[in-house]
Amino acid sequence: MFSRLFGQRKSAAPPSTDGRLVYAVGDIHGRSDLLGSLLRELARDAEASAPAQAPLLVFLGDYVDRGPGSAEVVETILETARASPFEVRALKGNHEEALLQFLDDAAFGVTWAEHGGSATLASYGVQPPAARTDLEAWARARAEFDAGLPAHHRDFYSGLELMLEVGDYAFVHAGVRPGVPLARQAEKDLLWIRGEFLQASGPFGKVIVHGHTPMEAPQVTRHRLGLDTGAYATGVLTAARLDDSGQKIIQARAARAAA
Ligand SMILES: [Mn+2]
Repeated sequence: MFSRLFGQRKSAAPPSTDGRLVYAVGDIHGRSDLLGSLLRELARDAEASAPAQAPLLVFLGDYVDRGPGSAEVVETILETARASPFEVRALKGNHEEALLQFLDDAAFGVTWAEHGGSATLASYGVQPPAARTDLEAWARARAEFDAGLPAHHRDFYSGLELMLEVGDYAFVHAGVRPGVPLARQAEKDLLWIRGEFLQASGPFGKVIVHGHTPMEAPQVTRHRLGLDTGAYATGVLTAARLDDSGQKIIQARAARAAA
């Protein structure tokens, strides 16, 4: 566990959070172990900061798939929303979109399994098909998943937000399409965009805080903060602490990367 401080800008005031203390958490992908560590660290930081208003805790999406603890991650987020000092807001990632698509269409399991969906099913106690292209087995897995999915988890997946704006910041899963006003961004871009956003220098209307594309280190530039450090594979889960005085990166690290 370590924190790294990014100094305030010399040329201009840092972006505003409208007086709010805000934490944003990057892609978790079933790493409930790292999420637990990170949330303890954020709670300590928030307590030490003694904000006037409840601190905002924004999850940037991709809670499920790949790692072993998808259901546990969602349970932890819901528990944190129920009983913690934080006001919790959760954004939709493309992996939550995939989960919802599978609930609608069993045949989509063939595609979902290529992106880690089998681990999500297993975390809910559903045995994924032994043969990835066995459509009858996928139909059975879908029915079992649908029947066993706790109602509060179903509500969580179907109630996820696409974008959250706080002061000078906009929080999204993947990014935004350059040149398109924030209010007119397409859901597909907010959930999926990579190169056209990452290669653009901005500005994007607000400072974009996002995940989705894993990087070795958090990407902190004037116009965007990329917080996906590939927790599933690297064992490093990244958050940003934002307030009117500046930006700080806070990370949880596993003793070793996932096997
Ligand atoms: Mn993603």
